[in-house]
Amino acid sequence: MNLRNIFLLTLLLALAVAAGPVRVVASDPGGGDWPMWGGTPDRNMVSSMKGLPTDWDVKTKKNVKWVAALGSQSYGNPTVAGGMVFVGTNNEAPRDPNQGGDRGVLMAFRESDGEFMWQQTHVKLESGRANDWPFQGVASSPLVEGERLYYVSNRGVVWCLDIKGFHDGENDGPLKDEKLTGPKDADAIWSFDMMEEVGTYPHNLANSSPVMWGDLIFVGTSNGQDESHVNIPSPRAPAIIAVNKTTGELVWEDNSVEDRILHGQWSTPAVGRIGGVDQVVSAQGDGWVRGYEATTGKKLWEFDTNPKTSVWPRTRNEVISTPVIFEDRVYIANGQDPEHGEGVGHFYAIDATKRGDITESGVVFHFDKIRRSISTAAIADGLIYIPDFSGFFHCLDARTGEEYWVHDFTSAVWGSAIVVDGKVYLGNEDGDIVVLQAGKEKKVISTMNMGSAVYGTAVPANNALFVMNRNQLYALAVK
Ligand SMILES: [Ca+2]
Ligand SMILES: [Ca+2]
Repeated sequence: MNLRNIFLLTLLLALAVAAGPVRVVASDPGGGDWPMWGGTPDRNMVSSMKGLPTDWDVKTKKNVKWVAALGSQSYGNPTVAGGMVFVGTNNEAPRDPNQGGDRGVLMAFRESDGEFMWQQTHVKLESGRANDWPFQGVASSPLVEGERLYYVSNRGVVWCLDIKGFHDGENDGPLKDEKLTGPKDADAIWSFDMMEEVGTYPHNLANSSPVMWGDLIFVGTSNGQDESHVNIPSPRAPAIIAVNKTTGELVWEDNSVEDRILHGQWSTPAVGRIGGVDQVVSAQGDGWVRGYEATTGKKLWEFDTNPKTSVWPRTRNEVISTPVIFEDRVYIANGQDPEHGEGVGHFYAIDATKRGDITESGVVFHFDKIRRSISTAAIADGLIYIPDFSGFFHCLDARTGEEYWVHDFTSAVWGSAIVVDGKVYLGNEDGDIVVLQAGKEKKVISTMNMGSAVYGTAVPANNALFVMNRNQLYALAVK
């Protein structure tokens, strides 16, 4: 089996917390950078950016600003910040002949022209496919704040890097013993090895996309089963950790899942102020979603996304998609590893101001006409846009869950929809990006093929749209 899915899930968040009280950032990061998965810590896939192209052609290069080569499989999602574009991939198009073989790679490109700037590579874990599946690469979408970048490697290590690498001629610390210090190499600040420090056993791949709140960085651990798909080697390891963004020191961890992991844990956390409390929301390997007080890790609530009569793996699902926080509610779909194929799914709006086991009390609505999904919701103008893995793209009322329309993509959807300036962009496994009109009436505006499967999500930043297929990163802009 194969886990590319993992990657998509990863999202990042960012937040503009300067000095003073922590403030919630609006879902829309504005017309500038896209510094994390989802653009903002609440992970809602929306942007008010104007003037993005609704048609392009990768063959004739119409509205193609630049294209950069990636490895052979790329499952993360790009992050755009500080004049750079950062993306995870594998090492099947090696940039440095001295760093060959199967590796996970984080690549940095110049935003203006796609010039390769630097990379950090990671050889595969010696323990092999159980923890680090061959050729899956880096599936975490980086988080950038200022000149610092955070991501999770294929080895389950949380990294903090200098976004300038060694281009600036300076080796930033505390970590200063890098072996590779050329102008195309990464400058590490600190690292936190989750397998060593908190005993995690990532199932197939560590993939979480970091999110930040105040001084804390939150990541999911991907702790899961071993290859037997029965044993859980590390039932005491956390599902989520918080580390200090400056030092990389562990601040808190939680293991409410214990030994009830159905498979792996590949969701990525979101953060927002809910009912006046700053919460981290994390979907975990038992199919439950949990909310924590961000600064302390105190568990506030938990919600089972599966009917009590469901049975793994036929009807009970794990949660791979990222929770979205919007107006005191958490929106999330459940599903399974794409290798498990299609099946029944569930989508919820959860009232996250409730406390304790809120499986019953927290249901705002339950939409059960969705199939298994690994996608993250986009919420704009009272409407929810959520695709499922079977390729059905649903538009729901954000208040009631009533379905306004569904569109059949006739191809699996791994990525998430993004709403930009009244249009909705969504890619599929056939390699198509479909642009639809946002709204209660279904209207397809255009369909463009990217030449190979699109597993990620289109990312808007600085008047361009960044789209990955399996092995290339495109910057699209109206010429
Ligand atoms: Ca540096
Ligand atoms: Ca350094």
